[in-house]
Amino acid sequence: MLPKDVLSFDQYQIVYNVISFTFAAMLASFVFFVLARGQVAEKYRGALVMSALVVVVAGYHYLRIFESWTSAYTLQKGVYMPSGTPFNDAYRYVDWLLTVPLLLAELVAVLRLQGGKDKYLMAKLMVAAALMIALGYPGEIAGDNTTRLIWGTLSTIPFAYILYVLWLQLAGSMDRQPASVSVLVRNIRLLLLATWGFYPIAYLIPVLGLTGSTSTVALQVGYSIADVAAKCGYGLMIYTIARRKTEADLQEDSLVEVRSSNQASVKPANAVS
Ligand SMILES: *C/C=C(C)/C=C/C=C(C)/C=C/C1=C(C)CCCC1(C)C
Repeated sequence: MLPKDVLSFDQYQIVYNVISFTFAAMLASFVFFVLARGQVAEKYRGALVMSALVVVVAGYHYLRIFESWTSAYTLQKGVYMPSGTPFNDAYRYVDWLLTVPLLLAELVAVLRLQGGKDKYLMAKLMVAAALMIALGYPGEIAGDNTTRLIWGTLSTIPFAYILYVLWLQLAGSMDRQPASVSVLVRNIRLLLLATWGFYPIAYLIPVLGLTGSTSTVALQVGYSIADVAAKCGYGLMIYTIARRKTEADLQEDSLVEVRSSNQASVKPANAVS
C-alpha cells in the first residue's frame, strides 16, 4: 500500500477529475441561479441571490483547490510524489465558513421561519456554524487520529445544535405552507440531514480505518460530492420551493380578486332591488 502522501496514477487522477467536475457544477449552478431569479416572486429573490453567491464562492475555492492539488504532487516513475508544496486544506474550511451561513440564511429567507424572530434565529445559527467549522479545522490538519477525534467531537456539538434547531423549525414551517410546498420542505429537511451528515462521516474516514493514500483520495472525493449536493442540489430545491410559493401566492391573489369583483357585481343588483 502507498503511504498517505504518495498517490498511484489513478488515485491522483480520480481526485483531479472530481475537483474539476465540482468546479464545473458550481459554475453551471451559478449561471442557472442568476437566470432563474426572474421566475420567482420578488420576496423570494434574495434566496436565489444567496444560492448564486454560495456557488460562486465555492467555485472560486474549487479553482484554488484544483491549483493546490496540481502543485502538491509531481509524477515520478508512474506515481505521484509530494512536490514539497503542501496541499492546502484551508481552502475548504474558509469556503465553508462563508457558504454555510449563506446556506442557512437561504433557508430562513425562503421559508420565512419563525415570523418576526428571523434575525435572532439567524444569529444563533451563524454563531453555531462558525464554531462548528473553526473547531473542525485543527483536527483536519492534525497528523494523528486522537487529535482529529477530539476536535471532531467538539465540532459535533454546534453541529447537533444546528440540526436540532432546523429540524424543529422546519417541522413548524411545514404546517404553515401550502400542501405543494409542505412536501418540498420535508424533502429539503431530509436533504439537509443527509448532505450535512456526510461531512463528519468523510472527516472520520482516516479514523475509521482507511489508511494511506486511499484515505487521502476518499476524503477529497467525499467532501466534493457533499459540496455538490449541499450547494447545487440544495440550491435547486430552494429554487423549486420559491417557484411553488410564487405560484401559491399568485393563486391566493387571484382568489382575492375574484372575491372582490363578485362583491362589486353584487352591489348594483342589490341597489336595484
Ligand atoms: C457547503 C458546505 C457545507 C454545507 C459544509 C458543511 C460542513 C459540515 C456540516 C461539517 C461538519 C463537521 C463536523 C460535524 C465534525 C467534524 C468536522 C466537520 C467540520 C467536518
